[in-house]
Amino acid sequence: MKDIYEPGSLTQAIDFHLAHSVGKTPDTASTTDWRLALSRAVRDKLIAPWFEATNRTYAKDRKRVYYLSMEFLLGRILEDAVNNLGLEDDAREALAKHGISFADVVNDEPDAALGNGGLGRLAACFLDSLSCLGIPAYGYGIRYAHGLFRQSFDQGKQVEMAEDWLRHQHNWEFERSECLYDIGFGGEVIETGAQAKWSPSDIVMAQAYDTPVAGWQARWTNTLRLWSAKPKKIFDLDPFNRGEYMQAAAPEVLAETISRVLYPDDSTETGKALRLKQEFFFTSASLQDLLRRFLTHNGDLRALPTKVAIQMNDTHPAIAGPELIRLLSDVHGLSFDDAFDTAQNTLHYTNHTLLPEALEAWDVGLMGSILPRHMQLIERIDDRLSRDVAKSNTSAAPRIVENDVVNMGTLAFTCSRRVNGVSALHTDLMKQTVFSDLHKVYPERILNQTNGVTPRRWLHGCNPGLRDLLNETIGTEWVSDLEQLENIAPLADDPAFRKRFMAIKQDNKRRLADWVAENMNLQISPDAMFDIQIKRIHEYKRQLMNAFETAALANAIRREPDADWTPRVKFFGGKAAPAYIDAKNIIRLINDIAQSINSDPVIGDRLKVVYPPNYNVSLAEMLIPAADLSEQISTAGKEASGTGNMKFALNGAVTIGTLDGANVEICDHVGATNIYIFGMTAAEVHAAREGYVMQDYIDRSPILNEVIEQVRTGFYSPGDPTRHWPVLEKLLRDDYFMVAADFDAYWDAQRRVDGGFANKDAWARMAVLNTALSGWFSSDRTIQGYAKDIWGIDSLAGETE
Ligand code: NBG
Repeated sequence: MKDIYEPGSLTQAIDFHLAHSVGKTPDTASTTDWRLALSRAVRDKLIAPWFEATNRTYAKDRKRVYYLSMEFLLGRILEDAVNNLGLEDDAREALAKHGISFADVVNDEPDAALGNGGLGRLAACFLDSLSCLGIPAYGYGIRYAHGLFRQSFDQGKQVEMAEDWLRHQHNWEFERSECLYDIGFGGEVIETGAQAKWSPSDIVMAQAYDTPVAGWQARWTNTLRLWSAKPKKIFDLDPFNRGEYMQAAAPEVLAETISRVLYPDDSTETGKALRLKQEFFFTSASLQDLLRRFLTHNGDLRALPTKVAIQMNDTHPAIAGPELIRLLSDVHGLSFDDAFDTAQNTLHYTNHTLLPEALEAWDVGLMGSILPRHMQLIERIDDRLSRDVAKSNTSAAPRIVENDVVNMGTLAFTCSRRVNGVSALHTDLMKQTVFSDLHKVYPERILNQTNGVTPRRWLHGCNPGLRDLLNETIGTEWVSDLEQLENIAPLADDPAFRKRFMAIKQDNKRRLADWVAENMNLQISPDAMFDIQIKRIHEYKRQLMNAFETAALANAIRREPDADWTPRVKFFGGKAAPAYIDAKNIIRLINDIAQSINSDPVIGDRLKVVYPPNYNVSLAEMLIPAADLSEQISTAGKEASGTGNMKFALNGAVTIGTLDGANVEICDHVGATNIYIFGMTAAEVHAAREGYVMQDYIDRSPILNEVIEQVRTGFYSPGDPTRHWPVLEKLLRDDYFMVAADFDAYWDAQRRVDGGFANKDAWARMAVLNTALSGWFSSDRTIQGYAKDIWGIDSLAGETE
């Protein structure tokens, strides 16, 4: 299929859509109208490559990857699509003809925030890389009506508001009103002989919405298919005719609840049942859909693993094990053993965290009432596991169902051919801790795939200055072959190149400073060091340690204002899950510390603290290119990988961090002299846990002690001295993440950073080398690893007909 417009005719396409899709004339069109028109015009350009990719996959009956994920944190779509299609200049020009700014138009787009953090953003980077590499793939997830909540601050306290990205037309997707699957819940199982028949008591329908995902230069285009819940029975006319309008609408409301909101956590009981339903809803729809597609070309379902690889992104889709077995056996007639073997050879599982509270476990009672047939199958899968345990001659005895709880990690592991961690350290820890028993039974199953990030969004898109410098210096191939950045490494010693590199950083900082002035009513100097910690607020990520260090630095400045300080602006960004009270208390403390420091004339420009509300992908795209220092300071052993750490390094920020997650590998790549590593290692944290007495560390650290005393006596909450006691109480009761133990090492490392930044040449050299040597952290490299070691699948891009 050919493009419907002449090459270079984006103007014509935008004008067409402004009239015919949006229904406006140029003189009445708002920024949003122009955005919708441009989006339509760009989407049109995706159609030909999209059809071609689909046709080629069908024609060759190629193996496909299905990436099942509760979250896809896409961010804005328009600018990324424009970049991937190489239409930036055309779009800019076309809009300029009408006096419209391209930047205003792309910034008008709300983020598609269908995710919480790293796991969801990783899924979005993977979609981009799968298309860039020409690997036939579908992303499968949920089309939440409301994505992650919008955050604002009221006197420093987090306030959550519903997000509504679908309020304006969302015109990237195609509604597939014919693509519907029944999803059952509850009811009973009737067994006759070896046959089981599940009769659910409730049925909702899953309807597909497809978004084309174009790869770099539209070499290949895959599909993101998101499911929306619809009622089986649209509407009850009888109650309506009686005037009972609420009751008439009840079935619709109930069904649609399933895809209404993205869960930021699941700490309430009712929330739990709904969350389990969401998980089953999208997993079942996706499996039914991919089986239908397989059966259009193939008869024998036992051949499924030759054509299909399913990746479970964490345990959220872990019900895929029993559900695939159910579909293969109860619906398509395979024996249980054949169904199990087929499912197990098709499914793969990625673990993203070892934190015990984040490992999903469902009550047997709850699982049995919502998914009675699956509960039976889980028991049978558990028997298979027991048999394998017996055969393995180990003393390990892992079980899926234990103490009336279904352990979803164990279930996912048992039903998978390959299980992977997301950084070298995390994979080792998986083997040693949470999955040590399963690892003994299945020693070949666990492997590592260190995370990566897409260079299209996280360098080419978000940092145009650096992009241009790189293009001019080493050509443009780096965009799809990121390790070519190494070619700039020798230029770290070239003063002229360093100067240009740092001038770009300075521009990015100035732009951010302007934004802060405009949006937060605070003046900051782009000459200061921009020190940034952006991520979900969580105790293990230790924003609290950073806040304490900030307060301690302010104390030191107040004592000796005329000493030779390296001016700093500390940025914090991130949301706390609404029910995570301890994290919300930390947010309030950071805001109070910021308020106190920013209004202190003695401190002045030596230190400022900025906490912009509603951190999201778009804000990250502005903050990261402007960073000098990247804060990656989690308690070693707790951050599975991190991906923000990679984005910062790629954009020439130097890291201060612990030897945790992918920091270890970043250190290996950029070199120990170009990163500030401090604190305990994972093994040391483990060893220190026994007999840990926080007070001993505080007693030994006058700097930390002073800050804690200030917090206790209300220095940061004048008029409300006990406000921050809950933070201290929690910490003093159980400093599980060892803030006190690492504090002094962190303080010392920060003072080394001060000295480092003061030496402009040496710092610039480090910054250049961070960009030059972090090309390995491209998600293209990660996806190539999955394709080879896990999926057994080749690229189709560039292959001749
Ligand atoms: C997160 C980890 C991060 C990791 C991302 C992507 C979850 C459950 N885990 O360290 O905390 O980078 O996953 O792998 O969101």
